[in-house]
Amino acid sequence: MVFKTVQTTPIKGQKPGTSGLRKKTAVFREPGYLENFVQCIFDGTGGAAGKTYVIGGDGRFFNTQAIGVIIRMAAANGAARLIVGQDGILSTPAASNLIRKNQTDGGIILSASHNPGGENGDFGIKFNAPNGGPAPEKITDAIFAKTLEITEYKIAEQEPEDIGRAGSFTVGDCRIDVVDPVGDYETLMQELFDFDAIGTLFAGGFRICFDAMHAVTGPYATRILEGTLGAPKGSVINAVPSPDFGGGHPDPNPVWASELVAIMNGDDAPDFGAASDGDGDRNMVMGKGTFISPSDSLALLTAYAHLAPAYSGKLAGVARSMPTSQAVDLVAVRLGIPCFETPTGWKFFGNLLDAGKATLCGEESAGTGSNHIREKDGLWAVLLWLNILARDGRDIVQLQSDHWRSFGRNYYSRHDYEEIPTEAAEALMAALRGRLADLPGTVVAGLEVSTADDFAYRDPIDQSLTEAQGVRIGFTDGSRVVMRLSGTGTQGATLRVYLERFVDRSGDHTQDVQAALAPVIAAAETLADITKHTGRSSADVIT
Ligand code: VG1
Ligand code: CO
Repeated sequence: MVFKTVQTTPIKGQKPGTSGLRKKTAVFREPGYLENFVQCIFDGTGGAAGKTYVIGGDGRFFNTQAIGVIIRMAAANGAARLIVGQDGILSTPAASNLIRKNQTDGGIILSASHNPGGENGDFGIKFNAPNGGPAPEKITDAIFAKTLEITEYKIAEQEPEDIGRAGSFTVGDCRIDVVDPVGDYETLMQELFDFDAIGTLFAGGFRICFDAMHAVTGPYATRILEGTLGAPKGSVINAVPSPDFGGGHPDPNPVWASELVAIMNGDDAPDFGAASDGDGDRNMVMGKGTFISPSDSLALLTAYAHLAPAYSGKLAGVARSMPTSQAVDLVAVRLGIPCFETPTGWKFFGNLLDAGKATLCGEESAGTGSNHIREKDGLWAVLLWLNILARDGRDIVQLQSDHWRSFGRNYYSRHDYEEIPTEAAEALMAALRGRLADLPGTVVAGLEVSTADDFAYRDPIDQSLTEAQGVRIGFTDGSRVVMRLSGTGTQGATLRVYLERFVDRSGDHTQDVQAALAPVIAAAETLADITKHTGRSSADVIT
């Protein structure tokens, strides 16, 4: 095997965002772009010599080529062993599980998650640490620092063997094990949940529609739901991963998962609907005619997790990202467990999970997970829901309305303004930040401001400080507006406006969400002059 060292120079802009490095696919295909970053992953983490990594991706365009390059580079950098998903396929949660189960030195995941794929779409790469979780900021900072000073990368000259077959081969001294992407993941799910109860539920005629959105969860959901658990054939739709996700946008929200929404709103709606994203770490769940907001889903899962074997004891705690609604906080109070508030992005849950401080975690962006791995996990959330429904007996819509009757309802929505000029977005945030100190006590569009700050997070485990994570403005009636800029986009800037209004137990829980939030939406506009800064009179995507 011939290894070569290739001279290179730093490439600007290789700074990982909320979840790894994401760029247009065409950018990743530029000569040296992927190679530079992969070399910096190794260099920024003490080198690859003697190490073992898990490698896989969500199957999008350029996935297998990128994996070929990574195999050649890992071997040339002296890695001892690579565990690679067959055909290059590994959902993000399955990769996290393999890293943990095999106690590897980490993993490299190829995905731009919910971003569209294809030649003209997006591509992404991220490094996960030995705990199975997305690299924390001190590691991504070290990798980024290397991208600014890189002078060469190492690569094997020869293309590796086919990864379409399970089995092993070598590249130089590096052993490559090509594994079934689903097997170990399914075993883990069987350990966590009452598969007998879920199987009995399906045998009794309970119907599900799981929309894999032409993305990576297709093979997982088909094998587990239809195969092992006995859901009728056809319960999983759009089940074959395609390089451009069938031309769609694999983001499980009511806007992009419109096919599922139509089915769940139809006359013959199944009992339960769910969708997952490009890399399988997100979930959206629905009942007949009813969308369950991810924030409510987190609260409900926390309230009923004890019905699943793995969570039957007391939960250690819960954690949610700052913009996620405060519905779960109310459940935590009643359960007498701590509730942590972290910046956006799963990497911030890692320390809490490792330290045993949190059992369940969630984000408003359709991410839920637990201490079983160190990533959010779409199919896991669906299985936990099924386990709860199987054991509780009520349907999900009833369960939700009973929950609101018991805890009150946190009306919630996110308004996204996409692809706005970066300067305009930054000017908006700067102007808003400049006003924060003066806001408390003032009345904005009829609502009185009680608190206003720019969220900073001191990690309770390693004391690291992460600042400027989004502006949050609280009102005296308990409503809240949060604004921040996305860290996963590849073009311009995306402004996310998170809106929340609490209606107590005895209030009206049946209002239209946008109507219920109208006063808060008006306050957000007044506070940030969104129309003036962006030139837009309404959001592009409302979820
Ligand atoms: C978004 C979500 C965030 C999520 C991240 C990665 O980040 O808001 O909650 O953790 O995507 O999810 P941002 O910076 O664009 O708001 V995934 O499924 O892309 O790995
Ligand atoms: Co994802």
